[in-house]
Amino acid sequence: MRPQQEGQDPASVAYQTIEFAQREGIEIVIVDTAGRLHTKGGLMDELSKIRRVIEKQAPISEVLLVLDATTGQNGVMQAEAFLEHAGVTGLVLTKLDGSAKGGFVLAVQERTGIPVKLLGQGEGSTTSPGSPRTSSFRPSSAETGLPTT
Ligand SMILES: Nc1nc2c(ncn2[C@@H]2O[C@H](COP(=O)(O)OP(=O)(O)OP(=O)(O)O)[C@@H](O)[C@H]2O)c(=O)[nH]1
Ligand SMILES: [Mg+2]
Repeated sequence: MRPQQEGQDPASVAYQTIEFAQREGIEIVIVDTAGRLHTKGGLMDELSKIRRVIEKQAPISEVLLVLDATTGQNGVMQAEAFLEHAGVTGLVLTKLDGSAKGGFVLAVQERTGIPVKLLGQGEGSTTSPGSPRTSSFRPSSAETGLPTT
């Protein structure tokens, strides 16, 4: 689902999406929010509103926060702002194919107890012409929740 008009409230797009899914008998909805900055209060409030609106219609089973491994210690502050507004249940650490290893995520995990659930190790590749893009995501260690690299 996409916004029906430019500038539509993201929470209203989310609402319409869940409504559509329920009408059509679709069991799983993935909501991807874009361009959020932890320093922009308005955008963070929107995130809380999206969550509230969805919860009125259906249970939310997972909220993943995607963190870039190239981020420094400032990432802890970024993550905390999102945790406060979105009720995050899992972390995703991307760009582990580079030299950065996302050490700040360990600090986030230590403070919050939220596990790292997926690791991104590349931009994905096409296996053969016409085939769908394969993802280079993989689960992190199930036992510790820590990256296994
Ligand atoms: N090398 C590498 N590149 C990645 C990885 N994950 C994402 N990227 C690249 O990083 C860029 C940004 O990724 P997006 O998925 O657009 O980021 P986003 O968090 O959705 O950004 P917004 O929607 O603008 O908030 C793209 O060019 C991706 O291909 C990864 O694990 N490794
Ligand atoms: Mg995006």
